[in-house]
Amino acid sequence: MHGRKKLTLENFMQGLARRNPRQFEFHQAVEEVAASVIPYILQHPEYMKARILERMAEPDRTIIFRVVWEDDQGGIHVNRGYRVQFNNAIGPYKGGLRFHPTVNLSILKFLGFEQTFKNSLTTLPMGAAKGGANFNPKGKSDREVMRFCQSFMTELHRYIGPNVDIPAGDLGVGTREISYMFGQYKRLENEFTGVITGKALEYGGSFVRREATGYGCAYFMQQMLHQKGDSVEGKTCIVSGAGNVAQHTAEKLIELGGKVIAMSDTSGFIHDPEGIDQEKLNFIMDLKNRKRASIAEYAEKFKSQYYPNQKPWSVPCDLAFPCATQNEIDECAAQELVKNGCIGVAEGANMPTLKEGVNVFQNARILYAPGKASNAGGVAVSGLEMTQNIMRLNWNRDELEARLKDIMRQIHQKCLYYGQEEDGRIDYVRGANIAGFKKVADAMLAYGTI
Ligand code: NDP
Ligand code: 2IT
Repeated sequence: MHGRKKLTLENFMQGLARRNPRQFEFHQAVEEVAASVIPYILQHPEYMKARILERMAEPDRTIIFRVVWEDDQGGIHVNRGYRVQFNNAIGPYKGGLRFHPTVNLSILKFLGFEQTFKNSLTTLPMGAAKGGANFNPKGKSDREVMRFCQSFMTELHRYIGPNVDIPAGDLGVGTREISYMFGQYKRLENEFTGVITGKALEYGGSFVRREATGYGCAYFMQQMLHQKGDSVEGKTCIVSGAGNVAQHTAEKLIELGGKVIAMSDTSGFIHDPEGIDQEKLNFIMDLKNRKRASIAEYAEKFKSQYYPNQKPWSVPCDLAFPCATQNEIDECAAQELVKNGCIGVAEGANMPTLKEGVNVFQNARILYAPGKASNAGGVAVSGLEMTQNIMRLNWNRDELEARLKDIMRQIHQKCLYYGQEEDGRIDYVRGANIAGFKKVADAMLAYGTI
């Protein structure tokens, strides 16, 4: 076939690494998908002939721009802004914006690639994108954050739109940042549309969007356990992170009868063997969302243990929910979790487990849900926010929670369909990857060579 090398994982990854040098997070994300999907493609030559996987691993376009802003003392700062529009085969580009000092093209391409499969799994018509900037909102005043967001949107607005590309939040981008960016877009375009999701309720936001990623993650674990005749009730849980996803994962776990005994942030983790109840969680929410302080204050307030500069994975638990950032569970951490009796892991973050860690979970035959399945609730409710904006109406909280729950159930079903092993075990990685791939691939095939 025109001198083309045989499609093997090794050949495919060699080509990808050559075309995208040093983008290690991107390589990692693609390899995980390719390992599941290549055997499937080999059974479906139409995908191979059309080079669908190669096309999916190449973003439609990448926009990189300068963001200049002024701090409160009048000092000038220059950051780099990005939007990677990955794939719009099944709907307009959709995905979050990340503001974090580590943001670079590799990180955003890994996130945008993951988003392709995740958005496909949600059952909603959404393509994939990711963007952000190497800007650190920590320690900045509200007005500095506002000036940054306005400057960022002054450039980004040319490339997005309610039928083109709809950004949302991610690490470092919450309601405050979304609001500044939406306000600036509205001012520049002189139109009120659902161009960004995660808005506050007063101006086009949706009930349950704020909670959706975390609630969805807890629901996904509930589904996995239910499949085995078990439940969250009475299980000890560890949740890493203390941001949007972690807070709402913990909240739903508590509601489902789980006992959350550890949470973390960039400063370290807290261990509260009594369990973090809703009242204690409210304290964490106020601490992180309003005071923007360290989780260490929890330990002072509730007289529990605080471990600075450590991750929580050594605490024995039944269920683990990595909800902070990528690559936070390595092989050792995974071994520790399994050794201590952990029976299930659902990822709230994107790619929090290294490949070696995933192997440990799979070899130990414990339940393991990759983020593209278990954290898809956030973007799913973003999709529902878009629908409500287009219809110019608001569904109520119960309606949205029911829809979120049903979408998570459907994602779980798709994983079962493609991930069932002969011995009865469910490979959620393979299931999510193939189900996510198939919908996008079929759309791309239908369009012909574009
Ligand atoms: P937030 O910024 O709200 O919270 C992130 C939390 O993780 C904070 O508590 C932060 O600590 C902690 N954290 C960040 N980096 C590290 C690190 N290197 N080591 C230890 N702790 C760290 O972000 P989100 O909750 O929105 O996002 C968390 C993860 O979930 C990301 O991987 C994101 O891509 C993913 N995700 C988010 C969705 C959403 O809807 N928001 C949807 C799907 C996935 P500190 O408080 O000290 O900064
Ligand atoms: O990783 C993700 O799915 C998100 N950060 C949410 C994206 C969105 O468009 O709501």
